Amino acid sequence: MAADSRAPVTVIGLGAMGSALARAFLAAGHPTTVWNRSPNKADELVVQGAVRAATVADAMSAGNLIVICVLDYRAMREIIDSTGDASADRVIVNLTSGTPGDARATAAWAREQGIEYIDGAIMAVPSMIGSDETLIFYGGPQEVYDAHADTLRSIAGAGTYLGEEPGLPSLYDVALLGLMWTTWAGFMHSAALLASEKVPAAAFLPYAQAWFEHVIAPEVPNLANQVDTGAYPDNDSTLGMQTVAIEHLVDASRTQSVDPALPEFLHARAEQAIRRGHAGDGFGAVFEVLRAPVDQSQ
Ligand code: FVH
Repeated sequence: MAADSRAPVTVIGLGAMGSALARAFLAAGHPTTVWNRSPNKADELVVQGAVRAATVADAMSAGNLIVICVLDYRAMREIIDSTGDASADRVIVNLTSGTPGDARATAAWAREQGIEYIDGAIMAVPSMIGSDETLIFYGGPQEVYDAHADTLRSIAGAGTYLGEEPGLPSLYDVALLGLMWTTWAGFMHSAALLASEKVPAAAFLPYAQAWFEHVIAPEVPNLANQVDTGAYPDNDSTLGMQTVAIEHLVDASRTQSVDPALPEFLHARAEQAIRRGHAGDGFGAVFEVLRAPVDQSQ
């Protein structure tokens, strides 16, 4: 059964993100207890109605649901370890960022401590916390998530439960961040090429935006389908042909004195895919190299 929407919550860690989480719980009417290693970070929240716990053990005792968001998993484990028995039977929702391995190890550790554990990954900056559109991924025991889903909607309306596997939220997190950084890096490399001839990014921008809208984004569902089916039809433009064009990009980067590392990486992976027999396939065949850099069949 879902918990009362005004269920008490404890927030541990009051950095930029933890403070935003605590503010959102308070704004939604949840009695909110807070603790932070540097106690002064609780001052403003106390003015807004939060209760400052004197010790982290007191914070753990204030209610059943503990939301923790600190620098890293090591800090998270140290904090909870320091509370001894006070953490047993508590529900910990860990919104600290890390790797899938961190999350799985921490879930196993939590089980040994008698803690009910949900791992989460916040896909937002602090100013976005509390909005209906804000996305947080969760993973862990379904019944534990369901019991607290209403309360967790106070920090992110678009909370998404990914299943029992606790490493999945972090995996989705790094996958989305990787998509963001590599896409931005591609734009920056293009901008650097243009800048080598003193073309301002603003002059290139309309073409880049139209390219994103009409060429790059519409192809992503096709690529997803190719990944899932393991078939990479060429769509009039084989990987063999595209690899020659990528080589032009490498050469142009070098002659324009722009860092060629990004297209060199791409060129090397495309050539690897061709060596594995994908010359007549489409660009999507690069997936086969990225997911298995070492060819097991050789
Ligand atoms: N801020 C953001 O935009 C991102 C968005 C996506 C998710 N991240 C992750 O959230 C975690 C916390 O990030 P943050 O922005 O709140 O970070 P800081 O403002 O630097 O606050 C860090 C808090 O961690 C406490 N802390 C650090 N080490 C320890 C420790 N050994 N023992 C106890 N607490 C520790 C620190 O305490 P204090 O320095 O104030 O005493 C802060 O409360 C993070 O995983 C992001 O990747 C945020």
